[in-house]
Amino acid sequence: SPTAEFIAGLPKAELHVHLEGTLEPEVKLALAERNGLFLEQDTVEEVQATYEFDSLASFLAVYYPAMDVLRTEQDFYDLAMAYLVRAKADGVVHAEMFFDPQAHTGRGVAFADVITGYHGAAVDAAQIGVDAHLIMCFLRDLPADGDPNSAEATLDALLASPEFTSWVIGVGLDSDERDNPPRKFAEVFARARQAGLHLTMHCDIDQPDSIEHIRQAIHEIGVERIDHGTNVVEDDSLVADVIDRGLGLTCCPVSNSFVTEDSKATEIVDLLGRGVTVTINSDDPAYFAAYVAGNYEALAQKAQLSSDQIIELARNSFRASWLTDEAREGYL
Ligand code: ES4
Ligand code: ZN
Repeated sequence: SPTAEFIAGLPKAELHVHLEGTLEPEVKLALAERNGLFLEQDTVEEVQATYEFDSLASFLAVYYPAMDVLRTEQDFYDLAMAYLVRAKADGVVHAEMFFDPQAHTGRGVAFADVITGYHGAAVDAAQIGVDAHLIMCFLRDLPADGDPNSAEATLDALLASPEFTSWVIGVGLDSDERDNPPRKFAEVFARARQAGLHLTMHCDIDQPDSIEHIRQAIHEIGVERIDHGTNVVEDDSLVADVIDRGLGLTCCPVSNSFVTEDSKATEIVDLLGRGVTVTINSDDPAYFAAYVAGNYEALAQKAQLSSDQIIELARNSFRASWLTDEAREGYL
């Protein structure tokens, strides 16, 4: 359609994509084969049939077991490069990609293999015209400290190597939000900030204590972005804080429609109209069947966006990015 071509043709940044969420069924099967692993599923259709969920918790219950096929540095490289090639086709010229080291170190994969594989793909993405960066996420349902696979131990693994540290632009917080507030990670995020890293956190759609979690992320942690964060629309004083601080919201309409049965299109467009730096992203595109352009298309259709609104969303993706101000100007 003309809209699809228009959207794919707009240069854009993707700021909210989990590399582990780009594991397409074909890739899962190929990696199982390559690593000599037994899988319950033999065909793409059978893998797709397991990609079935209707809430954040039921999604995560599918998501973590599926990534067991990722074992070697080459696996992480291949996963990220396949995403970057696909994103490029959607008009992505700049990507800030989440990864979850604890989902791998917790099952015996070396931290160095995860980060080295992903970093290699980020470097090689320059050859296809994508400026790619990594954001290391902590799993909020694991301990903040006092455990070999805690957030603190994971930050230690990063900061122990100046080289690894230079490969990451920021840290994030994801996984199961219930009873895992931002405050739980205050010390870890303070250390990451000290190390010069950018800060973001998920405040997922319609979670228990969503508004309180957004408040903590802004006022206790000092995040620069909120991933999802759409529930902020329920609290005018927090919307004002988001605007005053110039915080970006990385919204994911198709993901929302899987985990909440509502894309939150109305809320996203409301926030855009109020001057919030709202951005559109894919979250876990292999699971939610839409890469970034598909997310713009779904929102454009649902909310009857004008081409000016679509352009504004694409410009916001650079405004909310962690590009240097000089590089940002080149895109705006
Ligand atoms: C996620 Cl939708 C969502 N929420 C929290 N953590 C995640 N990790 C991957 N997708
Ligand atoms: Zn996410």
